[in-house]
Amino acid sequence: MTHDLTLPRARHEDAPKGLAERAVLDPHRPRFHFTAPGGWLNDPNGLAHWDGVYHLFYQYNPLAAAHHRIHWGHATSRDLVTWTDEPVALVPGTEGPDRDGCWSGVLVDDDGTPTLVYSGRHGERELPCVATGSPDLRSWRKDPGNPVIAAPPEGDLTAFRDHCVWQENGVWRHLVGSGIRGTGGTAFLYESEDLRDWRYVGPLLTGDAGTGTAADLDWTGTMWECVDLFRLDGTDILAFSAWDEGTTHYPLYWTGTYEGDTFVPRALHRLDYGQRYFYAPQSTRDALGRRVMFGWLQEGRDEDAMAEAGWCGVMSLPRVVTLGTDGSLVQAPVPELARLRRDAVRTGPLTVPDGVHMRLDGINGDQLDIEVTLRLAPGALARLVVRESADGSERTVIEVARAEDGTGTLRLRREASSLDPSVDTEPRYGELPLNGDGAVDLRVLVDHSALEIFANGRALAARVYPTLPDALGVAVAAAGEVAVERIDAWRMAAVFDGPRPLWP
Ligand code: DQQ
Repeated sequence: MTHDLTLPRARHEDAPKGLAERAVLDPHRPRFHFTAPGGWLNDPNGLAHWDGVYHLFYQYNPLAAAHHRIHWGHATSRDLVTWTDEPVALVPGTEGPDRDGCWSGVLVDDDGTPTLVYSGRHGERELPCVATGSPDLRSWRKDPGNPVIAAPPEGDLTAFRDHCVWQENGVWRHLVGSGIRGTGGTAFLYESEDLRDWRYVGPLLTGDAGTGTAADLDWTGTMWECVDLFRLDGTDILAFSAWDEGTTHYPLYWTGTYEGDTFVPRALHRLDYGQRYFYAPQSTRDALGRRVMFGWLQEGRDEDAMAEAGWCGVMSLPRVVTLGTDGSLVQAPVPELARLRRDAVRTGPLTVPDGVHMRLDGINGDQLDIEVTLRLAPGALARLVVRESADGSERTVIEVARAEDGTGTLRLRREASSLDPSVDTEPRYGELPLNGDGAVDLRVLVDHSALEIFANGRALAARVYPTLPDALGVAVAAAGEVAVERIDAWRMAAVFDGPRPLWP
């Protein structure tokens, strides 16, 4: 089989000089999270562990730090820690259904042929397209029959995009995210023998848009972006990113039972309390049998700041997702990341007197991995402070609280995280299951502007933009009876250093 390189290589001439060079000078740019070489990055796409290599494709605009004419960037890794930039995989066509963008999708193994299923964008139209890859997954040929589904199902739909594709009993099954106006978000199910000729089966599950907001525990938005169906220990998980006319974004998942043509939901959960700061996640089962998930950590700064920085969008750290004993998902960074740990510092046990702000002098930096084991009495609250300036005028506060009734809350307070008034400082919070005796295992990864928090398996990702060069401090504080059993902290080595080519 020959593989035409559909990417017009000459196009790299168009890439603005200096985006990548500017990007590396930005103090807010993470150093151990994956970022694009420059320009714009959003959703993870085409995640796969193929012949021992992890493939991470992503929504990419190499021409500007703005969401426009989206390409598919591509990077590979053998260890989920270090990454190699690969040639841009998909470029919007000069004509055809993807001339305005190659939006999100997946990679499947079609009897040995790597095959991408993605959303072609032309004007407001979004239609499923297919591309096949060379054996090394470095060059891609778009199917001349694109789009492979000519139109969405009948109805007044909010959207028709993003794909989850799998093979079952020799038949390909395919979910396309959508929403039925006035009803709710949905995922339309299709079937095919060849990934080209699709029969519409029906909606797998439809939500209830209602009149609520993301604050309501049953809110699922008006459109489901990036649906992802997988099974863990006999429980089926339907993950999706709930979108509401562009105003609210929240990654959610149903647990339940996939019964072939329908999904019978059991419970609705929040996937990450950071809301849009961990958006459009996609997962894959790797050769070790793990469910590995990435999400997109959006920016909390405005378009001008992004344009000036020359880059935007961070990929989350890869997470292993498992099923907890309470039937909800437990998330943790992949253990491979421990390879980046340097200069271990262990503190504790500590008694933090009520109301005292205790600076941890041996621990500071903007690339950190911090593990804390806490025990909270009823009514107590513990704070871990990161990115704190010497004068205390900038600080980012992670709070864990145990109410008198025993319920727990994880909260991120960013109101003092930056002296820059233009960045987002809204708090984020969610329910925190407490272990016996009010125990909390907290892990916080700080990577310049990227922050990922894991507490008893619950996740909260966000972005912070401290302005002061000395906003590197770490502290603990408590209200009520809190035992800090241990703090283990490491400086994290950088994975990314100098400028990388925008068009590898
Ligand atoms: N981003 C993509 C869409 C998807 C959205 C476009 C989610 O395919 O629905 O870049 O962030």
